[in-house]
Amino acid sequence: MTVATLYGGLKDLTKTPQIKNQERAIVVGVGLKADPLIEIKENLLELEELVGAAGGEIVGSLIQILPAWNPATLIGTGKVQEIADMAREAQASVIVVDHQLTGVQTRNLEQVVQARVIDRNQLILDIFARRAQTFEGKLQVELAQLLDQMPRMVDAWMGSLSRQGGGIGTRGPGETALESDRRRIRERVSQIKKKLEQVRKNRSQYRQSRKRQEVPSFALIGYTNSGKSSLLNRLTGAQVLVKNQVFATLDPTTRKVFLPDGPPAVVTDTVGFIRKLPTQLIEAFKATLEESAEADVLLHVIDLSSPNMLRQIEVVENLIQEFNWQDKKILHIFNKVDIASVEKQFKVNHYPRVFISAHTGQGIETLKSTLVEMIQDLHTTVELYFPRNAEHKIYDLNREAKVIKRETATEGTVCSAQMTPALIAKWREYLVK
Ligand SMILES: Nc1nc2c(ncn2[C@@H]2O[C@H](COP(=O)(O)OP(=O)(O)OP(=O)(O)O)[C@@H](O)[C@H]2O)c(=O)[nH]1
Ligand SMILES: [Mg+2]
Repeated sequence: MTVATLYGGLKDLTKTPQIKNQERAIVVGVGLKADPLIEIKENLLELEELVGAAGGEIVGSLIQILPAWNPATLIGTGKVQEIADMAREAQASVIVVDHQLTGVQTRNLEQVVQARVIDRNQLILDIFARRAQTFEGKLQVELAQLLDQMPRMVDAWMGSLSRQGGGIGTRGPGETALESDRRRIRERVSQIKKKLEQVRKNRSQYRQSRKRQEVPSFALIGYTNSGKSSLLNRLTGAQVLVKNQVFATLDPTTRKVFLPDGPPAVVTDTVGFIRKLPTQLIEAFKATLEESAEADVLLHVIDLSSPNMLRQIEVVENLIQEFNWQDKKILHIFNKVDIASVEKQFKVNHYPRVFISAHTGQGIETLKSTLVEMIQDLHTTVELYFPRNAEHKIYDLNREAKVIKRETATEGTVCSAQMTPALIAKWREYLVK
């Protein structure tokens, strides 16, 4: 037996799509008895959207609720047979399971259903692989795929060992091949990490220079398809791709925004969030998300028209906790008011907030003035004293901060200026206590 048949082999991950265009797919929703049925169903609907986004066509869908996971096949054997029958009748060539599968489970399922079996993580990674445009985006996806693949490989290989009557500790002919594949993956992983580190450094230098110029920054975050890119376009005149599709955006885009009576600011659009975001993706996208992490204010864009709005908010809020952003200023932007019922606005109690439509432009002026207020909140008014020999510094001060008052005092000048904590620290030698 060759190594490839033992554990599936090391595929060229970034070039082999999990789902081909228009491929016929069956989706399988799964849950434990304790899980609320509505959630399992919503997750399954989302999975169907994801399959669509990957180019597949849904030809069947079923749900199984279990008392406990089956380690060999995840779901019960009766259900597996049902899927096999359905796949044959509907001529489906790929089965997508709404749960993470181990390498062994995938193998076992594939043997019975006679079709390819992939899980939610692989599907999401697949979509990301299709969307990645930039050098950085591609590297991030490749890294996530490799990290996802490694345990599956080992697991599938272990599984085939035990089937042959061997066990952990038995050295077979495949093991050295497995080892060399793992080494290749590890080498590639560290190579990618190094490159990403470089990208991250460049980005952070750029951010630093922006910080020095004290440009306030906003980051659009939110569930996928909530309208972040549409809003970026509306606010900044950018022409970022907008699509009624999950994960239309992958790479971050930063644009200048001009606010009435406010300083110039920047807005960053980034990848959207989703339930059960693969952890490898979170890891891989750290650099992208760092842009949001460094923003002064987070703009949480919410699709007011979605029937799953509350749960989507919850997913994003959980991720905010996970990324440790909970202490940041957050503005809740309820988007798509043009297609949401008015009553829905009364159902939400998230503050501070604004209601808008990125499409019609409704509420955009209110949003802009709220943004200005939020920037002003970042600043405190302080007094500075410049003795005569340092008065030329006022010229720099004027460029870096909003000077609201300037008075001649004994032997110098006193200024009042609005400043962020970073600026206050920089100018501390002139601060009046
Ligand atoms: N009716 C209506 N549709 C909107 C509005 N804003 C965005 N959309 C639509 O919602 C869909 C998603 O919009 P995007 O701007 O791509 O959403 P996104 O949050 O950037 O999505 P991802 O990049 O996939 O995370 C598109 O079909 C938009 O046309 C709005 O105010 N009203
Ligand atoms: Mg987008």
